[in-house]
Amino acid sequence: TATKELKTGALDAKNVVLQASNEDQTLLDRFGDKWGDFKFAPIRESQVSRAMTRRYFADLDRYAESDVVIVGAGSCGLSTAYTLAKARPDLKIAIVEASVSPGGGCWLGGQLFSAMVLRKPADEFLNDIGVPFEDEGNYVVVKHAALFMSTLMSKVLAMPNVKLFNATCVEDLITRPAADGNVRIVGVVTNWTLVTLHHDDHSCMDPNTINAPLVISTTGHDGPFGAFSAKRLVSMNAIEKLGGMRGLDMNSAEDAIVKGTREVSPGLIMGGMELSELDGANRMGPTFGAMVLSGVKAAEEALKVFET
Ligand code: AHZ
Repeated sequence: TATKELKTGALDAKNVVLQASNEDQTLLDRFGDKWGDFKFAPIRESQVSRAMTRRYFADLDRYAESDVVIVGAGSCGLSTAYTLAKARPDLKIAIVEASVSPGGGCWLGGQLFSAMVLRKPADEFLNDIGVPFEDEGNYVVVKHAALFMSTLMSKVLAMPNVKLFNATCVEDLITRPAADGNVRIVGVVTNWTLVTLHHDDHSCMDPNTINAPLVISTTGHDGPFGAFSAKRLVSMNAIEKLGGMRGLDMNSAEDAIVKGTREVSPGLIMGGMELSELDGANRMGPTFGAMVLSGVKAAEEALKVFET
């Protein structure tokens, strides 16, 4: 029945099977010369609708109480998700990404150029996810940033304890009074991104929520959505003002971002370029080592929270 399938459906990793393919046969062997009789297995349109909606609503139900919410699926957010989900398969991790297409600013190495530079020791991360690179001494080069991003994304999306909600915007933080008189972040307020973009010209469209004891914000430097949590900390008076991102200095910027990745407010870890807006760090431009290692550090900071 529908209810039974809802409970045991795609969420149960044991039900997700990868059918063994016959390795002696290529796709061309299997399909070649058979196009004359070609026919897909039949389907009713409602089966397609239900296949999608049932799973999505089950995911909304399951992740309404998450262990961790990662805001932003750029290079830092996905590196965080990969490291944390691998270390703690028992944690339920929701990733909320405003764009339809996850990946943030990491589909090109810089400007319109394909190759992606990472300074050592970020090559350790590439080895872990299995992305090949050319070793140039102090730095390594991946032949296309999209090879890095698509590999990282495929690993994260395949993890049974991670759900990516894309085209979904975090438009506020859930707070509770903390013992020290400050506030603690205990979740996020979400909406479809298109709804968030239209709050000014449509009547009220209330949001949805995800409760989580820990939020990791990696929303990048300032932009239409960027630096979301950093800016919200100011507007909710949790901090006085932003440091503001400084000019480009690859050497100081990357170290500062990795070292600065931390719990910036109770319940809120911040990583990646969003930190440059909070702390007043330099930007690094098209070198990505700091983004992946900030992700590793954010995961380590999160582990500390769950260990205490
Ligand atoms: O869509 C944003 C992007 O994919 C997403 N995001 C931002 N605000 C959001 C919100 N809710 C949900 N309120 C939101 N999602 O966050 C992602 C940020 O990815 P990014 O690649 O911009 O940030 P990063 O810190 O992972 O990597 C930044 C890399 C650098 S360095 C640099 C420079 O020095 O100039 N420029 C870039 C892009």
